[in-house]
Amino acid sequence: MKKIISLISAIVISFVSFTGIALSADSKKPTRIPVHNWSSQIVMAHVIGGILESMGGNVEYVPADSNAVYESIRIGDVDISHEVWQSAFGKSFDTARDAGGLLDWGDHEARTLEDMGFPNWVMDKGLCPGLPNWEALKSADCAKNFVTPDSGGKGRMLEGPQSWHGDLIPQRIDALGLGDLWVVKFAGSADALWAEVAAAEKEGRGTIIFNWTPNFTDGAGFTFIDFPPYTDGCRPADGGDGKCGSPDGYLKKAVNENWVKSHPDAAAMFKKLSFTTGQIGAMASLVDLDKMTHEDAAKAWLKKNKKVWKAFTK
Ligand code: TMO
Repeated sequence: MKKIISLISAIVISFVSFTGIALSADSKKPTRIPVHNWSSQIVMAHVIGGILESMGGNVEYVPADSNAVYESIRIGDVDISHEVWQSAFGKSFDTARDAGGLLDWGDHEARTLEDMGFPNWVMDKGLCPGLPNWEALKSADCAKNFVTPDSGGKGRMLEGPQSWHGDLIPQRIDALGLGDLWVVKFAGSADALWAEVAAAEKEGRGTIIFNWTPNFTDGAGFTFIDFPPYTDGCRPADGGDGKCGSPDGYLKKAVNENWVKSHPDAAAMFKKLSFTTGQIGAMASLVDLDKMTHEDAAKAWLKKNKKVWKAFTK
């Protein structure tokens, strides 16, 4: 009897330790994924959360400022970032990486552009001849078609929330000598940008807003303004005169270095994870065009794209 019990316990012990190693080496501590204030980022947070849960991991969603988050990852308050947009966040990312604790975890296949632009009907209606060349904005006849009650008689441009780029766009408008004709206002949310486009179309006035790609507007007739090309160091924050547009940018991933050690399987998956312009645009469209919640959009995306994300887990 004693023999049988010890044999059974030996089998149980080896089975548990065997499966323990085979199933996952990752800590059960939740991976803390930041949630910011634009649709693709929030949907992708839940897409990644769903993938991690399918691997047996736990997840926590943490609302976070989209520039301060890199310092939070560096010191270990947040574990990963899945949408590091070069134009808006490259500098905050570089600062945290250089200080140690935050690792560059590779780029998505998608390239990015984040800049001011307009719905194509602005051009079709002849509201600012010469667009998308920025020099069209030097015309008072153009600017007058973009006046709003709060713009002091100047043409109004609507920038996104100030947490994304600070004074980058107002500085640029002044640096390019457009400050007498144009004023930059900040939207409180991404939704306020889309509402502005709808309002302007209804009122028959021109509109210039901040937008980006990949986004749900990729297929919907939106044109970015051609500003003087971006060069390294051209921005005031980097010592330049600010007379430049935004870069043809990366879309990067970042991680806390201790999370890589505590969650090696999740870290290997996240290193492989890479989305295309079309895939990221679709994540945003499910929310901004189809009006799904971010959570439901992520579930729908995961269901429809199993082959895509399962490849990251192998
Ligand atoms: C960072 N963003 C996508 C809003 O430009």
